Amino acid sequence: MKASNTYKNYIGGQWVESKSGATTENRNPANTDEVVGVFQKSTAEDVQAAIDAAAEAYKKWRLVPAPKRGEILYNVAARLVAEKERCAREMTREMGKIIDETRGDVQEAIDMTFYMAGEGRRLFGVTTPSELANKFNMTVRQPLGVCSFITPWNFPMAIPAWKIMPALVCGNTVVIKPATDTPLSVANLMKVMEEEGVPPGVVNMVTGSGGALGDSLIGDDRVRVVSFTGSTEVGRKVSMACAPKFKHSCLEMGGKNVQIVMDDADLGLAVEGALWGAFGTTGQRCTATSRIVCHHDVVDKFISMLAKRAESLNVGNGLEESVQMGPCINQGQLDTVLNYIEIGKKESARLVTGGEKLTGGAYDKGFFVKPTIFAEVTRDMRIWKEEIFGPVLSVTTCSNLDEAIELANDTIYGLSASIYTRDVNKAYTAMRDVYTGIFYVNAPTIGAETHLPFGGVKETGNGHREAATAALDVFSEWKSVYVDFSGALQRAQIDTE
Ligand code: UN1
Repeated sequence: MKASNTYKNYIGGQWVESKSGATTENRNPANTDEVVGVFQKSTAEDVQAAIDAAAEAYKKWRLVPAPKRGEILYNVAARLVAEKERCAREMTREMGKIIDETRGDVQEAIDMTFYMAGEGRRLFGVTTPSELANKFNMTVRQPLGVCSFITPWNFPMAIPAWKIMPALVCGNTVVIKPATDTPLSVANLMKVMEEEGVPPGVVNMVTGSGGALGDSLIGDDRVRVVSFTGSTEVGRKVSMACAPKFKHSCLEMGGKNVQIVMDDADLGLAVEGALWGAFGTTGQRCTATSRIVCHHDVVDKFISMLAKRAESLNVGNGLEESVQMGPCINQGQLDTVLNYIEIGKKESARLVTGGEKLTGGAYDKGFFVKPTIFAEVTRDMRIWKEEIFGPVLSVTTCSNLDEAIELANDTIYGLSASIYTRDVNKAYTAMRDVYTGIFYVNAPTIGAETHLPFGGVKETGNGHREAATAALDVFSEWKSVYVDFSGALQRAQIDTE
């Protein structure tokens, strides 16, 4: 896997260097003096080798009985349980989020892997009566072939697991290109899979940039499924690259998630929800709370309670258990966040708290920014409309539920939303009328569970879902099977009338 802290690609069951001979450093965003690992700067040729391996392995893997495939996944999950703390610590070093959250990230990978291991004994189709006598009808799932995955840095092990495990249990093989900022977590996952009996070539990892490798990951005719999590801008390109050959593309993209706070809400609860939703994972979740729509009767109280809590957050190196918020992932993301803060100020939103980089001492070695809240945000402002992917929250007001729902839906995105209210009628109305893929009542916009479908509407997704059995629909296609045991030619009903 590595010499000192140099990590190789994983192709056909071997740890191999890139043909380029070039590498890149992966540094800790909380302390850029610390090199977490050195990774291969791969080329199209490396991707080709990985697809060759995956295509070859597919011939046998698709025929391994699904319960057996599930059993291997079960062993992977059990091993991840044993490796959880080490993987979490390494993830905090490469990604910056706090240790409790990286434990959660590994746990999410574990949950998904156990869940999909169980699917090995289900993968249910249906049997259904035939319109003809002595004929039997059923549906079975069939795998598609090689799947290419382009995964993000914010959930460095969970999201790769969301994609890999359902793909494998259905009988596909995989080439994954982890985010350039977080290859170590995927290398850790590969190592566990190698050691727990996933056969050579069934999963392959190639590290490097999406810009350099994207075309070859998607373009090869043998790749039948592409699953991508990242920006809407890149997702659109992935979708277009998949279109000529009608490859399945499963896209999880941008969000501008909203929390509604009604005047009858438990304000303390709504404040804690907003704090966790907006500043958990430094606001770097697709599901992060980016907008608050608060009833004007309670907005002043809500903002002052929330600002107080935001100011009390301990920001720092996520390996220290007392730290509550880590750094941004890299310089580029920090610059984006600071740029949006400037935009918010210029647009005349009211900066309530935060709004600047944290400096001095250890802060100077990382990409730290203060939790930031803007109030009096209006719907024409860029901070209201655009995904920031950082700890910046925009608050606006409403005077009733209809207006709250209208504002909630005022976005090109549709991943997650929530409402805080004690009125069951309001909760159900919002649940029905806020147009998103995920909805919460009296809970933050983050915190999806692995056995429910995950994904969004509008420009957040392209109609597919990850997680739950919905993921199986991405990684398999239905085959309808008719077995005629009459011994005679029976024409279908439509052909006999
Ligand atoms: C993401 O936001 O990129 O729902 C994934 C959640 C997590 C997964 C988030 N279970 O917050």
